[in-house]
Amino acid sequence: MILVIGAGGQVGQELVFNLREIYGNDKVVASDLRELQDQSGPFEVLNALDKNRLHEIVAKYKIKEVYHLAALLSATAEKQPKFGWELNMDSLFYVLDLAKDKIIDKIFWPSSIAVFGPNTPRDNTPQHTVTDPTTVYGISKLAGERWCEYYAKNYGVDVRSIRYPGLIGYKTLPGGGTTDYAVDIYHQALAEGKYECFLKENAYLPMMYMEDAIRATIELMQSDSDKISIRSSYNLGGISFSPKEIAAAIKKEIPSFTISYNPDFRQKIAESWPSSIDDSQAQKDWNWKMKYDLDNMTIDMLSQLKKMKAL
Ligand code: AKB
Repeated sequence: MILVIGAGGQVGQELVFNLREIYGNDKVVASDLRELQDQSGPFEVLNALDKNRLHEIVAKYKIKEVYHLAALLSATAEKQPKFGWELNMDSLFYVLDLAKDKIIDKIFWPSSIAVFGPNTPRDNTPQHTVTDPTTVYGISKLAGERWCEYYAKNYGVDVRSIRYPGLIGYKTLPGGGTTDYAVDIYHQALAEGKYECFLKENAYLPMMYMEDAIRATIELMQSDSDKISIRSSYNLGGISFSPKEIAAAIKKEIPSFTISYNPDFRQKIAESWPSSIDDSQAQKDWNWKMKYDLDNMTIDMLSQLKKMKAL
C-alpha cells in the first residue's frame, strides 16, 4: 500500500491520479490537511506534523511506500521562516524514522533546484557542486537531502529524491513558489490575453512539464535499488527558459498576447538559482529522458486549459 502526504498540492493531485492508474484506486491512500474533492480512492485527513496520526494511518492501511510531498515552497516559506523549517524538516524525520524502524520499505521525498545558491555555477549546474541556498525553503531542502543520504547510508533506508525544477501543469495551480509565473502565464493568456510577470524578462530558470515530472518520479521509484547511486537527490534538467521566451512561445499560439514586467522579491530568489541543470547522472542511473520542450509544452498546456474551460 502507498501513502501520498500532501495529495492536494500541485504534484500530489497528479501523482495520486497516476499511481492509482498503475496500482489500482484502493492501493493508494491520499492524505492532506483538508478533505479533497477527488475521492477516487481512500483518503485521510493528515497534518504532516502530526506524528501520531501518521503512525495511525500507516498502521491502518499497512502502508509500505510513502510519497512525502507536504512542504512550504520558496516564496511562502520566506514569509514564515520558522514554520517553513519546522514543517519541511520535522515531517521528513517522521517519515524517515518509519523506514529506519522497518515499518515502511520505501520513501519518495522531493528536493528542489532551491538547494543551489549564488555561488553555484549557473549554467548546466552539476550534480555535485556548491550548494549555498539563500531561502528557508532551500536550506530545508538541502538539510533534508543530507539527512536522506545519512539515513540511507547508516540505517539502510530506501529513500529516493529528485531536485524538481519549476513544475508546469494544467490540472492544478502551484502554491507559493518562485516559478509559479510559468503556470499563471498560461491561465492569464487565455483569460485576459496579457500577463504581468513578477520576474524580469531574462530570468532564466529550469522548468519541467508535469507529465515529465510525474513520469520521472514514478520511474525513479520503480528502478532497482542497486541502480540508485544518489541517495541525497538527483538533478533533473527540464527546459530552461526566461519569461520573455515563454511569452514568445505563447505568442505563436495567441498572436495578440502581451507581457509586461513588474519584478518583486521573487526576482532575487530566481537570481540565486541555476538557469540550467546537468542531469546526466539520472540519465545514466535510471535512463531518465525528458519528452516535452517549450513549444510542445505550450501547445499542450493551452489546448488542455481550453478544454477544461469548455467543460
Ligand atoms: C518554487 O518555486 O519554490 C518551487 C521549486 C523550484 O522548488 N517551484
